[in-house]
Amino acid sequence: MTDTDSPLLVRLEDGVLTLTLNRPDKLNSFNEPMHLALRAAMERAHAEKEIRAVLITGSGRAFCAGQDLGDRDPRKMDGPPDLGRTLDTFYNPTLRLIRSLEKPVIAAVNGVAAGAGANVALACDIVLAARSAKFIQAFSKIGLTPDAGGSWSLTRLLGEARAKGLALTAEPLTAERAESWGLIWKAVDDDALMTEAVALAQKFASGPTRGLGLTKTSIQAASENDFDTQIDFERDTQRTAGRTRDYAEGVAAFLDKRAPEFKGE
Ligand code: T3D
Repeated sequence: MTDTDSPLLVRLEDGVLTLTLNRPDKLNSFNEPMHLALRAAMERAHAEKEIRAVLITGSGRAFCAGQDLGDRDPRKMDGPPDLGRTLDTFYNPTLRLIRSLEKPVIAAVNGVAAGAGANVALACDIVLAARSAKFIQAFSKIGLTPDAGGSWSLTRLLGEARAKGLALTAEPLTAERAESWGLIWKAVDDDALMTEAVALAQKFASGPTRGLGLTKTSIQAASENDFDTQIDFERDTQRTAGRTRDYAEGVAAFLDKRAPEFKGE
């Protein structure tokens, strides 16, 4: 197998770890090797200081069509599969790694994102989508229920009415409507998607990484905390941010009227 045949293409450049889901003839649906490769890449993003932003996208015309249903053919199985186990083993650890990474994770949704594929994108911090892309909660079509964090993301971002509408009907949601509903950050012209996504990832990777990571953590905590708890949380994160070298550099650069040189420290 050459590198270009592997189910996940991994490239580290200028502090940006770009992960390309790479099973285009199966619309980048998840099989076991792809699950394991994505998890390993996210573990690497946690471990390596040089990595200051992550960008996830797909090869070919799709972002990701969720689980590879070829691996779930009931006619080739002894009995029903334990899908709870596959979530525990594959999706959930990776989702936790995405959410807990104290660095920005961008999804560049280059085409259809269905089932768990849609919800892995929604677990990322910034979702940019090509105008032609669609988000499909495909689960109800095959008798399943939203997973990969979808029931959580949809309900929090859209409210119950739209979350239930999308999950129960499996109607495709266009990128533009996803943006206008506040489900994603931005829909962009197809041919501008990767340029815009890479530029944003590079901006993050040359930014104050600790401050950006703490910002992510703080926004995530806000959806669980009441106001009092959250302003205490802000006090603690600001205390940590105020001790970073990048904060000192940011203020010094402002006072010197020059561009800051953040080191991610
Ligand atoms: O199982 C567990 O571990 C639990 C976790 C479950 C998580 C899940 O994600 S469940 C939901 C699984 N995903 C789906 O149900 C989506 C299935 N795909 C589709 O509905 C459609 O393919 C799309 C709407 C995404 C795109 O439609 P379209 O018309 O643009 O493309 P297509 O012709 O349907 O697909 C193109 C090829 O990709 C085709 O193969 P072929 O005929 O050219 O050889 C199709 O079979 C293949 N493909 C698409 N999605 C999957 C897939 N192959 C395997 N698994 C897929 N999910």
